[in-house]
Amino acid sequence: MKLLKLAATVAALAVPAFAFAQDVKIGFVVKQPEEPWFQDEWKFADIAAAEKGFDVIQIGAVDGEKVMAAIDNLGAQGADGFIICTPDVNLGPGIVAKAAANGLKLMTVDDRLIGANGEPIEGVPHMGISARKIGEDVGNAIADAATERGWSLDEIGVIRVSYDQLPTAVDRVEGALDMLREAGVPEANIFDAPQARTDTEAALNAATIVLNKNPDVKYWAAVGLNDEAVLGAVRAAESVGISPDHMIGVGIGGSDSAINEFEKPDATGFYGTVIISPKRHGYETAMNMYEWITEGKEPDPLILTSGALATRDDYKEVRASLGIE
Ligand code: FCA
Repeated sequence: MKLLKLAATVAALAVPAFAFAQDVKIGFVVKQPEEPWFQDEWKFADIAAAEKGFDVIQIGAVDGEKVMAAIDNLGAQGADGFIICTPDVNLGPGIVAKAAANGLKLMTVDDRLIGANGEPIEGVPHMGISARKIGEDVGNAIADAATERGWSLDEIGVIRVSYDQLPTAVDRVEGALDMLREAGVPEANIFDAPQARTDTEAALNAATIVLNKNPDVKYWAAVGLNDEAVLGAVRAAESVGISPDHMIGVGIGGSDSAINEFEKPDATGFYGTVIISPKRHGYETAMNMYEWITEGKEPDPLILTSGALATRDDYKEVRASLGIE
């Protein structure tokens, strides 16, 4: 079977016979397969696979049970390693053990595994975003936009769409809030809206409660761990009749959720997003795993990627400059 496949690929692509890439199988497991960010990561992992001639096995695993089954499944399929964004970082020790039991190399992307001692598992190579810095960019963008609109910072209520069980989410929102506090937003104007899951619907539900409880706030802003979180708050504001020019939401991501919003004919309360790179997180992690498998070259233990602010006015150029158009 494998020999046939090898022969066919060599014939079709004229791959040199010493490159046994077609035997390499790499799993790419994500926690939320319907989220555009993760589809983009998969897309870029596929580009790496096509370039080198290895196989990427895409698996969506929304809970711990599915993660464990996915790892066994990869082992049974003869995979060599996998990259994962886990639905729960506290599964860390279990994921490490399962990977080892199946003889699979392991890297994480986006969300870093936590060990039994509550600290990140440093032995597993990880690519994440510079969460704190990117959050600060969000906060500064909101403060600038508010000032431009002539709002006084102490008249703004900020919806903190939160998912505090995920450390990168805390770093992102706290980075944003610290910049807003510095700019003059009083602590009492910051309203926590804990979401049950990291999607738009859960954020909408959480933000609606905050808005209904605080009908006297004049202007609103929203922060959260990703575009979906902020979009939920923006949708909630619309549903209680707050006009787009009274809401400044700035997300993190820049995939289709944000792009669709920017492409609407009229501006919404979704003012901007800090675009992060699914290319680096998908293509580069897949390449790193491939080189680890084929050359024994271990990936960097920790890479934190940067982001770039974009609004509906300049998102096309920003995307192009990041090579993700
Ligand atoms: C986390 C979020 C995703 C994305 C990623 C980089 O996994 O849930 O939406 O922002 O980090």
